[in-house]
Amino acid sequence: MEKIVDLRSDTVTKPSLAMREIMAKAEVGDDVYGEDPTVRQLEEMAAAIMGKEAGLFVVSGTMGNQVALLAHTSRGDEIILEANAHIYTYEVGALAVLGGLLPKLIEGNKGKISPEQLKKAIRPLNIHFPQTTLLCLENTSNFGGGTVISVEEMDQLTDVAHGYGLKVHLDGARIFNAAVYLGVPVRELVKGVDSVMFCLAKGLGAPVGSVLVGSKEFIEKARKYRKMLGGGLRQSGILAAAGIYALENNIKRLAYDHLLARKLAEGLAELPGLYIDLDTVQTNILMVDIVREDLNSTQLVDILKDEGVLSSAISEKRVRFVTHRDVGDKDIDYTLQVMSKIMMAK
Ligand code: TLP
Repeated sequence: MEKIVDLRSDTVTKPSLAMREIMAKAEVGDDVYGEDPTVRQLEEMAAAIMGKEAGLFVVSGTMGNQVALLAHTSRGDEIILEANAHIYTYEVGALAVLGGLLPKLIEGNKGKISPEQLKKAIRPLNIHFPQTTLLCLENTSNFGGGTVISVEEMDQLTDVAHGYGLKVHLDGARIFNAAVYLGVPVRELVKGVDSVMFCLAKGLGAPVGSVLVGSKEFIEKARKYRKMLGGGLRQSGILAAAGIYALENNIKRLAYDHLLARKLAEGLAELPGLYIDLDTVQTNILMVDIVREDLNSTQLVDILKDEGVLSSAISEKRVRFVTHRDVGDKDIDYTLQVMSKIMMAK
């Protein structure tokens, strides 16, 4: 098989030559001693972009989210999440294992919860109840299909949460996709949240890394938890350099990823046996439902793989495709051609 179009995730991107050259030349030091100038530069840059006081470089989105939870909460607290939130569904139960936290889940609409739902989910003071202390939002929503929460919706939710004394953490793994979609500066979108985790190793194309931002006090706490989890790195400026490069050069390209996802979605929507809610195709993630009795998602993923197209089975009938900087227009044409052959067969 010569051709591989990898649409499993935007995490599969490989660092470009230019990015590797910057990494090779990065000035480094021991970051546990606070002596890596490149890590410090990335953390300051990330904080400035997000309009927060301080930043913390972490190895993954999962680590960033989990140290945020630890720094915001105490054991036994209840935290509110949308039912499909990555923090709840895809982080190995860390919120319970590491944080001793109870998740309170709200069934949202395409990854979004409403202010009314939020109000109802917050526990009143009562000796029998755990205390609700944190709201977690996810923008874009991965399992919602890359859907975006607008500035107004973010503001409404953070206002309600703060009104009840809750902190707000944003899983902003793909927050730049949301900002590009909305055409707003990212700091505007995150102005109401207390902390943001965003990923450098997804659409932005870095090989490793995420950044957590928030107040100075919060980040100092998070830094300690990062160390506890084994995330105190040494000459990590090599990795941070890739992150700086990604922030300086790779945000613009996300608009093109969105265009490709749209093209793929519109093409697939024409085929028999598939259903796509085109309203949800806002950024670079595409969820496709198989509406045929004789085909399930694992079978479709296998058939596609034999043709050189990689995708992910999300549930029995749902397949996910994600566009990113290592796929182009021709790859989407090829994917549409292969999908058409499969779905027209029989
Ligand atoms: N998402 C990955 C998989 O884990 C599903 C992907 O391929 O989409 N928050 C959100 C919203 C995410 O989508 C992810 C990763 C994370 C957090 C965790 O980031 P990493 O993988 O760096 O730990």
